[in-house]
Amino acid sequence: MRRSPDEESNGELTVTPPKEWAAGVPAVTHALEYSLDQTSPRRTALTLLTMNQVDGIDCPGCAWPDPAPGHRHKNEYCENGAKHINDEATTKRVTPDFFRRHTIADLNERSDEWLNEQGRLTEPMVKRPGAEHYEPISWRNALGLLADELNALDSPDEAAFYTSGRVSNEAAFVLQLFARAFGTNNLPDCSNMCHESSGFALHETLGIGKGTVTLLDLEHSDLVFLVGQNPGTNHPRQLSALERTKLNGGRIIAVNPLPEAGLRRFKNPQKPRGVVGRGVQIADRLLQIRLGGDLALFRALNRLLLEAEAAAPGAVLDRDFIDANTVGFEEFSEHARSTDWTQVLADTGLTREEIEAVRDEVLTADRVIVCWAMGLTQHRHAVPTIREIVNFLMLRGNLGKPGAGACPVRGHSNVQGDRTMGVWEQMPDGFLDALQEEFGFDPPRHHGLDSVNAIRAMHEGKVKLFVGVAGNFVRAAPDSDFTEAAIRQCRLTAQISTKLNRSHVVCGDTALILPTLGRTEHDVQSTGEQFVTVENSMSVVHTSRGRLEPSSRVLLSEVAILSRLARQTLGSRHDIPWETFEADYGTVRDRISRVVPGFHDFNARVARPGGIPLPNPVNEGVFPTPVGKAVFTSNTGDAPRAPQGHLVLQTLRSHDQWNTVPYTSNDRYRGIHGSRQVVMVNPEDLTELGLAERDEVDVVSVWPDGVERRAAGYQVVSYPTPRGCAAAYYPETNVLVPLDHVDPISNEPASKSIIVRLEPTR
Ligand SMILES: Nc1nc2c(c(=O)[nH]1)N[C@H]1C(S)=C(S)[C@@H](COP(=O)(O)OP(=O)(O)OC[C@H]3O[C@@H](n4cnc5c(=O)[nH]c(N)nc54)[C@H](O)[C@@H]3O)O[C@H]1N2
Ligand SMILES: Nc1nc2c(c(=O)[nH]1)N[C@H]1C(S)=C(S)[C@@H](COP(=O)(O)OP(=O)(O)OC[C@H]3O[C@@H](n4cnc5c(=O)[nH]c(N)nc54)[C@H](O)[C@@H]3O)O[C@H]1N2
Ligand code: SF4
Ligand SMILES: [Mo]
Repeated sequence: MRRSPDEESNGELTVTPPKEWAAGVPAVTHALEYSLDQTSPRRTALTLLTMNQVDGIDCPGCAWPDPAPGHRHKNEYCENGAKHINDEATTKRVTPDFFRRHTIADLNERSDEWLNEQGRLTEPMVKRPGAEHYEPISWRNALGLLADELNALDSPDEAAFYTSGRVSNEAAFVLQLFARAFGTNNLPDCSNMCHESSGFALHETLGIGKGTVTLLDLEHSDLVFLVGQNPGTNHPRQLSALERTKLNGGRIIAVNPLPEAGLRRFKNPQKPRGVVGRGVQIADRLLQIRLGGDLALFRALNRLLLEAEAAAPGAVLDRDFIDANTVGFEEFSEHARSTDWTQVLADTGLTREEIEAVRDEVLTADRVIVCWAMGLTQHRHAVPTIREIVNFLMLRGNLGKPGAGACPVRGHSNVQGDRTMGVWEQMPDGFLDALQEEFGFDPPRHHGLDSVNAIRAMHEGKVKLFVGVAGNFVRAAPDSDFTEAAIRQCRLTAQISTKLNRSHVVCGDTALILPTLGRTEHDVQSTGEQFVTVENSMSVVHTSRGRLEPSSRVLLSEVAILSRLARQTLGSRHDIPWETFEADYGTVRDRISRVVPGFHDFNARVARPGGIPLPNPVNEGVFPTPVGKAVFTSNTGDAPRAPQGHLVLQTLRSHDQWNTVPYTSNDRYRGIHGSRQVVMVNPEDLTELGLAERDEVDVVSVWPDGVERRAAGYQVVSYPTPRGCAAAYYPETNVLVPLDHVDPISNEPASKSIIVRLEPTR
C-alpha cells in the first residue's frame, strides 16, 4: 500500500507526540491515496461519490447516521469510510491458484494485514480433513456438504451461526429464520463483544435496548458527554455533527484516559475554513479518567446533583419527569448519598474540583446527551456503569425530550439492524410468536449460545459445526489460543466472506470458504437488480444499492447463499419459499414487515428518500419495562486495580484498521508509526517499573486460572495515559483476555481492563 511521507515506514517503530486535531487536509489526501492504491479513479468515483447519498451505497464502515436528504454534502464520507469502502472495492483477487500456491499452514504464518491485502475472494473453496490446501468446489457441492453435515448432527444445537454487523437486514432475517427453522437459537454475533452491555443496561432501565437520540438532538444539545469513545478514528463524521453542536452554542465534555486527537480539535475537510483555519475545538473539558473509573464518576455526579437539590429544593431535579415516568428513585437516592469520595477519587484518578466543575456545567444545561462506546461496554462492571448513566440522565429529565438522551454509538454499519432482524440468541417470546404465526413452525424457545458460550461449547465438543456470516470470529473473540483450539475441534467450519482472514486458516476438520458479494457491488437476481437495507446507530432504516461490477462472476449474494443453504438443508421440511427470497428481496421485506415491529409497509416506506425512522417509545413517553416505567437502579462495582508492579491494560483500535483487519502499522493521530506491537505506558510508571522508551517486553496477563497468557515481542512507548493504565492494539492482544473475564450480566468480554505485567526480554 502506498504511504504518504508522514507514514513512510521501514518496519521500525517511530514515535512522535500525539496529534492535537483530527481530519483536515491529511484526511482528504489519505482517503484519495488509499482509493487510488486499491482501485481505479473510475471505481473510486462510483463508490465514494455515491457513498451515503440517497439511493447510494451505505458506507460499510461504522453505523454513524447520515444527515437528512437535502442536507448531505457531496462528499458525505470520512477518511476512514473511504479506506473501508476501498478495502472492499479493491481490484486485487484471491483465486484458486493462490490457494494452490499457499498451504494453510503457510497462510497461518502471515499477518492479519497480509491476509487482507491479498484481495477479494473469488470462488468457493474447501479444505478436506487432513488436507494441506484449500481446493475449488462448486456452489452446489459446497452447500450440499454443509447441509449434509448439518443434518448429520445429533441435535440442531450442535451448530452455531455467527453474524458480524456488516450483514444486511435481508440476509440477517433469512439467517435467523433458517437457524430457527433448523432448530437452534445458537446465533452468537459481534454485538456480544461490542454493545451487549449497552443493550442489557438500556433494556432493564428504559425497556428498549437502543439509543434515544437523533442527529438533530445532538446538534441542538446544550451539553454532550463523549465517554469511552474515539470519534476521530472510529466515527469520524460524528465530529461534523459535534462541530454543529458547538456552533449552536453547545458544550462538550470528553471522558477518556487518552487525549485522543478527535476529542480536542476538528478541521472539517468539507469546509474551506476547516482546511485553512485552526478548526473547531471539540471538547471544552477532557477528563483523563482511569480505566473503568466511569461508574465512580457518574455515581459522584449523581450524588452532587442530589446534594444540590437538597440545598435548593425544586431547582435541580426534574421532579415531574421522575414522578410521572420512573420507579426506584428513593432507593437509588439513598444509595447515591452513600457514594464514597475516597473511592471515587481512587477509581477515577480525577480531583474533586474536576468533578464539581462538571456538576456546574450540568446544572446550567437544559438538554444533556451522553454518548458512549467500547470504553464503557468492555468492562466487568459495564452494565452497572451504563445503568448509572441512565440514572444521571433521568435525574434532570434528560430523556424523551429534544436535545437530550442516551446515545450508544454503534460500531458496524448494520450491527443494530441485525439485532432488530432477530439475530440474538435470546430473542423475546413476542418475536418468536410472530415468526411462528408468519411461517407456521415452532421456533425453539430455549436461549441459544452467545459468542463466549459458543467458544466454551466448541471446546467441550458440544458445538461441532460453526458457520460465520461475515466477520472474523477467531480474531475478534477473546482468549485467542483457547478460541483457536475450540474452532479446531469443530467437525466443520464455514465462512461466508468477502476477504481472506484468520478464520479461514484456523478452521475445523473440514472447512469451507463461501465468497460473497459486498455492498459496493451490483446484486442482480432472476427478477432483476436488488438493493438491501440497513439500520444506523440512530434507528433509521434505509437502502443501500451496489454500483460496481462484482469482483468475480462466481460470487453469490449473502441472501442467495443462505436461501440455498436453507433449501438444501431443510428440503420440504417447512413451507418457506427460500427460492422466492433469493429471486426477490422485496419478498423478504414483506415478511419482515409482518414479523418485526415498526416495519409495516416496509417496501413502500423504505423507498422514500431518507428511509424509515423506527419508532422510539422513550421519545413518546413510553417505557416498555415490565413495570411500565423507567427504572432507577443502585449500582456498585470497583474499578480494576492492578497489584504492585502491574498495570491495567485496555485493547483498542489504531487509526488504520477495521476491527480485526489492520490496514497498515501506523496510528497517525497517536503518533505511532511502523509497528503495532507497542504498549503505551505512562512515563512515571515506566520509571517505576525500571523501563525506558522502546524497551522490549512481553505483555503477560494475570488471571486466577493459572494459565499463562503472553503477547510476545512488544515495545514500550511512553504515552500520556493515566498512571497505572496502559493501552495496546486489538486484535493482537486478544490472546491476553481470559474467556471468563466478562461482565457477568451481559457476558461481554472485558477487553478494556486486563491486569498485566511487562516482562523485559533484554
Ligand atoms: N476506523 C475504524 N472505525 C471503526 C472501527 C474500526 O476498527 N476502525 N470499529 C467499529 C466498531 S465495530 C466499533 S464497536 C466502534 C468502536 O469505537 P470506539 O469505542 O471508539 O473504539 P476503541 O478503539 O475500542 O476505543 C475506545 C475508546 O475508549 C477509551 N477508553 C477505554 N477504556 C475506557 C474507560 O474505562 N473509560 C473511558 N471513559 N474511556 C475508555 C479509549 O481510550 C478509546 O478512546 O468503532 C467502529 N468504527
Ligand atoms: N480485545 C478486543 N476484542 C474485541 C474488541 C476490542 O475492542 N478489543 N472489539 C470487539 C468488537 S466491538 C467487535 S464489533 C468485534 C468485531 O468482530 P467481527 O465483526 O467478527 O470482525 P471484523 O474484523 O469486522 O470482520 C472482518 C471480516 O469480515 C468480512 N466481511 C467484510 N465485509 C463483508 C460483507 O459485506 N459480507 C461478508 N459476508 N463478509 C464481510 C471480511 O472477510 C473481513 O475479513 O471484535 C470484538 N473484539
Ligand atoms: S463516519 Fe462511519 S459511516 Fe460515516 S463515512 Fe466515516 S466510517 Fe463511514
Ligand atoms: Mo463493534
